[in-house]
Amino acid sequence: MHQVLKEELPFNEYVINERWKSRLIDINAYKALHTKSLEQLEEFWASIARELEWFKPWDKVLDASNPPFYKWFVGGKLNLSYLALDRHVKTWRKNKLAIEWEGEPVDENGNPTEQRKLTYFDLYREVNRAAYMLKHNFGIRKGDRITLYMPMIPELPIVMLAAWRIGAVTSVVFSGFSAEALAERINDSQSRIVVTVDGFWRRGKVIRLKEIVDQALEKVGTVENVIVYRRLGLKDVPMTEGRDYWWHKVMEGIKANAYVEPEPLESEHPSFILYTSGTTGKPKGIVHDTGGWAVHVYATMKWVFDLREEDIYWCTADIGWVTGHSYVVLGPLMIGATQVIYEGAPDYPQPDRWWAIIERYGVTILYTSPTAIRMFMRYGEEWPRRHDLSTLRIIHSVGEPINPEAWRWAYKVLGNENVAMASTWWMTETGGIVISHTPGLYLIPMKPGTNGLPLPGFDVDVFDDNGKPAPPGVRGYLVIKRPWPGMLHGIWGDPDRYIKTYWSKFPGVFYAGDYAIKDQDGYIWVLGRADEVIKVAGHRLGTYELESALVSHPTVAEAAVVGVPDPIKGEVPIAFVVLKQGVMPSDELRKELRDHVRKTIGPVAEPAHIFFVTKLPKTRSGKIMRRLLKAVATGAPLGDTTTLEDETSVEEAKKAYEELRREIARG
Ligand code: 6R9
Repeated sequence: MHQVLKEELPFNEYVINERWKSRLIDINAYKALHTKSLEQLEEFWASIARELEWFKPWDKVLDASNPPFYKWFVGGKLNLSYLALDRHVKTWRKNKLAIEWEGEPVDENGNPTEQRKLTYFDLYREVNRAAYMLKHNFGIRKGDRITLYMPMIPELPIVMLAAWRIGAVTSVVFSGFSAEALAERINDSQSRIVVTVDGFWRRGKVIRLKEIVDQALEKVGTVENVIVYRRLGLKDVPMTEGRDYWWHKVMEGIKANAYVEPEPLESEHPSFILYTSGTTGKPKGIVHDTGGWAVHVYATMKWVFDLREEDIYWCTADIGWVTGHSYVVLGPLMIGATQVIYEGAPDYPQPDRWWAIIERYGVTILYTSPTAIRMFMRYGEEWPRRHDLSTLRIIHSVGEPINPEAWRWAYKVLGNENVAMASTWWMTETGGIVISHTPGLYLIPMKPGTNGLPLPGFDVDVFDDNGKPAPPGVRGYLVIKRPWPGMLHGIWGDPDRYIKTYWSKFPGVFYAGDYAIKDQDGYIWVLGRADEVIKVAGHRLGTYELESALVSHPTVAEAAVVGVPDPIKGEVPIAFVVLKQGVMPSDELRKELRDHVRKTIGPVAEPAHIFFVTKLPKTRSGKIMRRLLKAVATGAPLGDTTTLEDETSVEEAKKAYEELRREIARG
């Protein structure tokens, strides 16, 4: 196993500042609290669950009789839409702002031309009407799946909450995904309806979303209706008679005070499916429950984000990713926060758009990604310096490791060295944050680039190859040793894959698929994926999906894709392609293949480079040795090549890569 040198990471750089001094706690005292939470795990989580309102209390906190099919708060009944809305409209929060929304377009002075403000009561009204529409106009019942393919507009959280109000299961598909990716997800979830928009703005361009839905539906059999929200008022939107309905037309028939009783749902009732990439096979539909997820998200909102009534919270993640599910839709609303939602690109029309937004709304808590921070670092300090960012008191990142440099830059330039800042580790499968600093609870000293200590109630460790805890400073695999409330409840329609992917590498223990190091203080440093998942700007992509996309092109015989480090996006995919006999490699074909991947999966998936080779490095049993291609591309030592079938394949890849390097050097 690779021994990471202590000098590579700032294990001994302790950071604390004036504002947060009062929350400071000794590392050992924090660990003692953590140990105590694990000793009475069920009682610990029950005490948090009691802060929520249940229609019926649970009989059992954790049912572990059939691992790894754990159940949380068994017998309990609740409703997420009720927790996010009804509970607040019974109090003074009724007229508190829930959402400050800003569209992308700006006027000649750079000011936004579209803003919407929704109070908790406004949202409550809209969610009830949307629930009425789903239930009475479209016949959606408890347990039905609905696919949402929408941009960052208030109607996306509105329709999600409406679905959860009546017990429907949402499957949100990121609006940057292609028709093919959408069709695959609709098919797998067997959705009855799709909700979408005519179009939306992205970097000054109109994206015609409904047309992509129509392409997808050519390949799908289950969809009965499409509901189209008019976001832009585009002309010539194709509408299929009897199948497609305009949202606003249907709403005309629904009263402003329509009320739909929130369905008392079993704690284990599925609330959402979210598709994510793994090492092999098509994307997996990760399933989450209702009660466990709510408790996990609620606890972390308090501990990690320290939400107070006067805060203005902004999580920049798209709702199409798990971060948006937990920390845009459910978390802030459940806690009764005011949050900002922005439709467009971070650097449109200029690289200070985000800083203008922070200043405009007085954002106090920012949750963002390392990729964004690195991109803004490159644009330079002058852009944030033009705006007043002094309201910020917490800045967290998520999605990939944050390099110490980017951490220090954000801490200084955005946070004025007076914020709490963490790199919150979690994944689609965990449902909420697992490792982080907890300014809302007690704060241990920060270290640039670390994830910090596991949160109370989470039994996290770093294992070596033999399933034993790795010593401090040594790289191993990140695991979670005991069930936690927000945990996934399987893979949609594939229980075997669930067991195989997550619970088999180390029996009885959740395997996250990440490399990590524990330092001398017990702080965890997640280093990146241990499998073939690539994280491009925080978006998870599997090599299998990318390779399938390439092979679906008529000229391609075989393809191997690996992720290589990128200064801004963290990682980017590069592809080694074997062409079919008789096809000549050319720059045009290279471009065509890149476009093809874009169209098949979506813009995030486009390979940064395509190399034409005549063979791929394979083992004698025919497995592609991506590890070797990665080593070639990063200049790392090749390591063990004894299982390689044909040595010349690596030489060829090396040559192709060298050529590119020379080309780049030449400009
Ligand atoms: C929330 C989310 C999960 C994978 C995960 C890991 C990486 C996420 C991280 C991080 C280092 C952090 N990851 N947060 N790595 N530090 N703070 O990103 O979910 O899209 O499912 O990805 O992302 O590799 O395994 P998801």
